[in-house]
Amino acid sequence: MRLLVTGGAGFIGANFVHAVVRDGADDVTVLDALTYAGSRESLAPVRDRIRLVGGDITDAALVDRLVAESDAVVHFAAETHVDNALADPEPFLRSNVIGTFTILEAVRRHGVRLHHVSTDEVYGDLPLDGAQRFTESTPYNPSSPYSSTKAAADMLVRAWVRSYGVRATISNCSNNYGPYQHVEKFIPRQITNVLTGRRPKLYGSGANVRDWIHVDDHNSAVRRILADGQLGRTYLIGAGGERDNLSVLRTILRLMDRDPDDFDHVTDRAGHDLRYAIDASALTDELGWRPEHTDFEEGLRATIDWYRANESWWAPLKDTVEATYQERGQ
Ligand code: NAD
Ligand code: TDX
Repeated sequence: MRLLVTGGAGFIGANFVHAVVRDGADDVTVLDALTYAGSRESLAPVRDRIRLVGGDITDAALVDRLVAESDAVVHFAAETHVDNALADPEPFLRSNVIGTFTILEAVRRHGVRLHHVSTDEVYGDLPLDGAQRFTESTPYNPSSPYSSTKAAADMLVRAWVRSYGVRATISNCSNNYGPYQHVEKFIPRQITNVLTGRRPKLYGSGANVRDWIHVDDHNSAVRRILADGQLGRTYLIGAGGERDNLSVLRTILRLMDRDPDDFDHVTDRAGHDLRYAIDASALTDELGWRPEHTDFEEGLRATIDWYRANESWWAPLKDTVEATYQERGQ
């Protein structure tokens, strides 16, 4: 299958490309604008086995040409950091909404299969206490400029399926962790803070809950959906990994032999979503998908080891990221 992967030089996309190449895929094209969040180095292990096109998903002529040469598109490309969206939403509108529209128009013209990668944040948040979880029928209720643009993109995909018969599926996944995640995000930020002699930074009290999934499990689910998902359907992806931020931070500190109180409380995020939790039973029951990385502490230990061993990948980004956080009081 000729596969076009948008955003394949970012965190989840690069791990996806590594996995499909490892399993023998021999016709993979990555389209990535190589923004601050994308990196050629993330694709270095598969450099000789793929084609990397530096370009923007809002470039209709380029997208049209690449889609015409493909059998399926897996669409990861997006602006993804909530704090950046709060500071400057414009790039999120452009990449996430206009970018997805551009992809949709191309797959419509060429009759190409699309899998659109989205987030559980489109559903808003859940109360901290309670057993409620998001399902495919939970109403959309996004809180941030980031999640509202992802919600808009999902709506476009649904409309293009219904109105034009585009052959698409959507997945909404919970918080990912693992190798190659940008150091602006929670887990890599805290690991690299410890590694560079900085104190980890916790927003507010740290009571907010995220439902953590290893990036390889997210990607194995995307591949199941691409192979056997029902066209037009939305699938929720999660691995039952709910934890509050303070507990995650304390686990990182323990695994890195630091004192459990060796961190700073900083200004909370505006509109900070309280809790996300996924009910993935449609995916497990209908498509038989199962996560493999079910021991979070083990996954976190391996992730810490990866950041220790790959300082050359993240060190050039670190000072700039921390300077921006400092300006924001975070
Ligand atoms: P990331 O920020 O690490 O990578 C995004 C990639 O997209 C980068 O390589 C960037 O250069 C590229 N990109 C951005 N705008 C582009 C444009 N206009 N044209 C071409 N390329 C562009 O993000 P990620 O964490 O890997 O997330 C990938 C996808 O998964 C996103 O759609 C995100 O919404 C979704 N998602 C992420 C998570 C998570 O926990 N990280 C969870 C659920 C869903
Ligand atoms: O330094 C920090 N301290 C802190 O307490 C940072 C960067 C974050 N946090 C908190 C905010 C969140 O409650 O940690 C939690 C996780 O933060 P992020 O890593 O920024 O992730 P989140 O906002 O939950 O969104 C992520 O998951 C869903 C991705 O960035 C999105 O792209 C994805 O859609």
